[in-house]
Amino acid sequence: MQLASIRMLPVSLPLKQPFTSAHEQLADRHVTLVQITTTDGLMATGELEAFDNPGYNTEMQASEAQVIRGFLVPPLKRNRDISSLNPDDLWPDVSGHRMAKAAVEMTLWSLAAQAEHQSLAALLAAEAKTEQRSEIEVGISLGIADLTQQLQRIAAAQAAGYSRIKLKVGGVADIAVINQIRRQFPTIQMIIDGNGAFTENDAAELQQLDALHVDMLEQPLASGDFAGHAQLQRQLKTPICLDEDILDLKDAQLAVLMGSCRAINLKPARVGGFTKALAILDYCQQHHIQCWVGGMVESDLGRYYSQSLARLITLSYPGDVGPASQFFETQVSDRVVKLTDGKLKLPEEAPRLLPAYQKQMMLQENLLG
Ligand code: OSB
Ligand code: MG
Repeated sequence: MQLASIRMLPVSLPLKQPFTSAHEQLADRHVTLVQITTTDGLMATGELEAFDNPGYNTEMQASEAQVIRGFLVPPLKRNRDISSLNPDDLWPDVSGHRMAKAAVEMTLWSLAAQAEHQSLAALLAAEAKTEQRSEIEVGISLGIADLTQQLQRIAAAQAAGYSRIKLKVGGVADIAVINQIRRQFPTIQMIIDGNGAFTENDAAELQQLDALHVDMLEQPLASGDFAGHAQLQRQLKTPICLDEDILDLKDAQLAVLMGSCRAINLKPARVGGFTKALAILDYCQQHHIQCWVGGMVESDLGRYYSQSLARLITLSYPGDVGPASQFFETQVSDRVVKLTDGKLKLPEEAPRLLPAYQKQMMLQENLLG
């Protein structure tokens, strides 16, 4: 696969309503679209998923766009013949910056799938030596809100066909709200996501969740607290699911060794792309850690990548991979996904940017010169 061009286009997407987590209140999503073409006429577009500020993790739109231009593109310019999709082979001299690597790596995967006349999901399944599905069950992540609003949102999500809800919480005060919600929706599959808002002193309050039969408690403690999560997991029946903490296969190995979690929210952007995500998935399967695919409030285009991964039968727990229309009024690509009868039906083809965005993209500099 011989590369011909790489272009980057920053876009701003207003949310229908602000999305509130313990990290921030997100009202406008800024992402950078990364488009790569090959000498034989293939084209794929990916998305840089970092946020504007270093709340979720240390990476940001501004810094990671800089890393792509300054450090990820130059090696590809020197060697345009891509034979490996492993970030360790593509960028042996770049440490960290996983979201920057993922934006390029996942786009290269989409090109590789096109070159082999396969869907991205089929290529991922072949690489993971497993099967894939064309329809998947999905969950929805609901930002922090008061009880009345949350009850309305949950009823709407259930009516729309979501199989599982995830409720963001900002601290122990919200556990009472979760209690009330559980009374109204006694059987719905539920995850509680703390985004690091709790401390080890909250263990007794968090134990209340055990009686509510929630599927998982996601990232209750601050990022990096593997020991704290291990101690908390010993005090809880509810499985802990790590998100922010798992940047690398080594983090998954540490979590297993310490007993810090029983599940992992696998976001390919957070771990540096598909090659890394599949390695983590493989390790977790061997160690009975449940993985499912998370979301980054991506555009419809970014969702193509996470939805393709979620098609693996080994990732069947409903992910945060519903239609991007849950967040945004407008699309950047021609991708059409529909949630009907509780299943998300997914097109096989790689999405194309809508003409207005493609026109803007062509005005950007070809970083390969
Ligand atoms: O913790 O999973 C998270 C959004 C932004 C930052 C962190 C998280 C989230 C979500 C959104 O929960 C999930 C989605 O994109 O549907
Ligand atoms: Mg999370």
